Amino acid sequence: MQGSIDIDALFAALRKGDRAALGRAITLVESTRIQDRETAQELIERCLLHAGNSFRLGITGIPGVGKSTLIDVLGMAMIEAGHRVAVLAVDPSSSRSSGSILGDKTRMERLSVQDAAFIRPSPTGGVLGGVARCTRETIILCEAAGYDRLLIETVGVGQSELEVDRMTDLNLLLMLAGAGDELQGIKRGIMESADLIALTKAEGDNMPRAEAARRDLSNAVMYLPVRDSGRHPEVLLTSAIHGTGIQELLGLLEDLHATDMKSGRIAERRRAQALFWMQHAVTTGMQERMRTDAAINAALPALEAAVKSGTKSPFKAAQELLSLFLDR
Ligand SMILES: Nc1nc2c(ncn2[C@@H]2O[C@H](COP(=O)(O)OP(=O)(O)OP(=O)(O)O)[C@@H](O)[C@H]2O)c(=O)[nH]1
Ligand SMILES: [Mg+2]
Repeated sequence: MQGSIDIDALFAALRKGDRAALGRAITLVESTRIQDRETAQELIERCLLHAGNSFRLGITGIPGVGKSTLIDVLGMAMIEAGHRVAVLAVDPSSSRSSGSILGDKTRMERLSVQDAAFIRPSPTGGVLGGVARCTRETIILCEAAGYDRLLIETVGVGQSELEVDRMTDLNLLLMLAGAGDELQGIKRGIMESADLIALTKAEGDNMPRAEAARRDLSNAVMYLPVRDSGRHPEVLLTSAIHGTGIQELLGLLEDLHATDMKSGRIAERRRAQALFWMQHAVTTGMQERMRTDAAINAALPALEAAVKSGTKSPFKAAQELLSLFLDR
């Protein structure tokens, strides 16, 4: 990022839906430089007044389940219905290689050439305040730029679903029939953040297995705790390659979203999410300050040695560290 950014010009261009400006704004939000953080914060504050008017949909599932391919057809259907679609990829571990980012673009080959679509891969490398903060701010920027359908793709590795569940209005979980992940999903709690489940690649020879998996899963979800919506997830069959089940999926998603908008559930959910992220930012901010505090770092080796040798209790040592930080 340049040293001085014309924030008025950037904001104005972004509000007009200028994609290059949106790209620059996201790069600013992803920057690890302290001075960029302040500019980014100011931009976000301005954008907040124009944000919120969208459907934030999380799309999750194990690598290779077909998330990007489904997003391509789902996104196209949304554009045909008159929407503007932004696709964000989230990988909280930032472990994704540049190879799979390229893979994403090629998997979304129709969507990626649409004027009404914007695709942004996950930030790579470290980001101040974490990937979650970045994604939340990127959501705000996309909304202020006029995107009203946000598709947030995340790799299903347990932790990431929970983070994404705190950013989205609804979550779509993709699963493979016969991959043995029906039960794994329940065990790992992944299904607990799903509002809707689609069994992907339901086509051809795979159909009987997909039908059977649909029955099993439909029964299994009844044993999950209900979502904050009071619903259990429905299970659908889709094939992104054959284009089957896509309209049904889209129809159901839009219905659920409209229902939840009307009932106030989404407003309530977003309020709770905003409070969660405020608390989260305070906690992580405090931890970061303590981790880099000179007095704490000076006192730490002796206290650690005392705790290890058993001459001081861990709680007493913690108390002393906190006092060093707070009582001055
Ligand atoms: N037969 C069939 N193959 C599909 C379908 N959807 C996706 N695939 C294939 O499955 C593979 C993985 O698809 P992706 O869309 O990249 O999967 P993903 O979940 O985004 O994968 P990651 O981004 O790596 O987590 C690709 O080879 C796709 O062509 C489908 O409906 N039918
Ligand atoms: Mg993908």
